Amino acid sequence: PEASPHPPMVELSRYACKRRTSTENHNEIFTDAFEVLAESYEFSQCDSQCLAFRRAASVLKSVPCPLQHVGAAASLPCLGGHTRAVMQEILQYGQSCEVEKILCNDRYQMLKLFTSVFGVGPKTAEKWYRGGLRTLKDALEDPSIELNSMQKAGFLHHKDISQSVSRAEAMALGDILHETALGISAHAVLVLTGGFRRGKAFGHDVDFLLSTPEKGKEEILLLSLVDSLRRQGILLYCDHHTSTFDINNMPGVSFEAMDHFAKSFLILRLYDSQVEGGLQRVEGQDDGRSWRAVRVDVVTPPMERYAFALLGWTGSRQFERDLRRFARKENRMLLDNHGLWDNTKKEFLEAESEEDIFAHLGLEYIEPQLRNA
Ligand code: DGT
Ligand code: MG
Repeated sequence: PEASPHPPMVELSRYACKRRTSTENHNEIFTDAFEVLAESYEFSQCDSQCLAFRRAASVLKSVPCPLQHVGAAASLPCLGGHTRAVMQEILQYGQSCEVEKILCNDRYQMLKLFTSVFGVGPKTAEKWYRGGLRTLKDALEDPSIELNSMQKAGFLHHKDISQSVSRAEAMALGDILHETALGISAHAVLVLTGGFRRGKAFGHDVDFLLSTPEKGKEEILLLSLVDSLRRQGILLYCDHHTSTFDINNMPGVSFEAMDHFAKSFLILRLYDSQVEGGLQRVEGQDDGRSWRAVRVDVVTPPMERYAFALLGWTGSRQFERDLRRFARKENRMLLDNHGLWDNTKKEFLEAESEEDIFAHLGLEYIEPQLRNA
């Protein structure tokens, strides 16, 4: 849309779960800068500053036009003095001095590089940086570093995994997994979730929910699926987490904690011939390979927890964080990927669909394509 100095603003909620956010971002110049700042704070373990910039970015993503004056941001929630100063600088000079400094910072660049390896989180990256490592080769060759199997796979497939996954590639993987699952059980249900369910054109991985109406058979279905992928020769790596789900557990408060459903973090081989329009070209790939490696997550909730798991795995992360915060602050309820606890009624609220959960929370339903907060 046409940029106007004072665009008519619909009043935006401070909760991402009350905003509609499509994949179209009109304020990328600001949100990209905020995300660099958030990440830099994350690397320094300054969680509240990190969250403040993530929240500000999330709000701007739901603004339906480019902001041309910092004054237009005055009525927006979650934009404090620091975020507005960054915006002002970008509007005036085209870039933020603080952001440019971070981008040139050695430590930031190194932590970014190290955390780009599957299995390497900010803490390990920091340790490597402090230990004097400056390249991925350093990490591979340092005799004092013992890589775990996930990191070994991460290094082995680093080039492929660093390349984003296209929608066509995600669809092709969905077809392969669906067919494989149906070959194991005619009742298997497989649904694409994560960013691709929100309509994103690219992702860093592909997320699926797998389930079956046969009670207590979800995990065995997942193990059989992985086994079948191995026999098909397309399984490059599997990290399986066995279910620790207990129906009586109260919903967890922290979003960051992993849920308790059985799940597998996979690296799969996807062939060019399996993808409509072919694989995306992997930059610098000239080894004549006709396949690429792709990161895939498969989570298997029991069917009666399906709606909660689907809502929890569809994202975005900011949307999920705010759903939980909204439930807690506005409803005295605890929400996570397993269920919803009403602290007033002292009971779990059941749900067959995502719509049921929004209704329990007193929220208007927001379709997945508008959850890109
Ligand atoms: P991307 O980067 O294109 O793959 O984007 P998304 O939105 O697919 O992000 P992803 O794959 O990291 O995660 C998808 C959703 O899965 C996310 O919105 C929430 C859920 N999820 C993933 N990891 C965790 C976790 O560690 N804890 C919780 N509670 N949820 C998670
Ligand atoms: Mg994803």
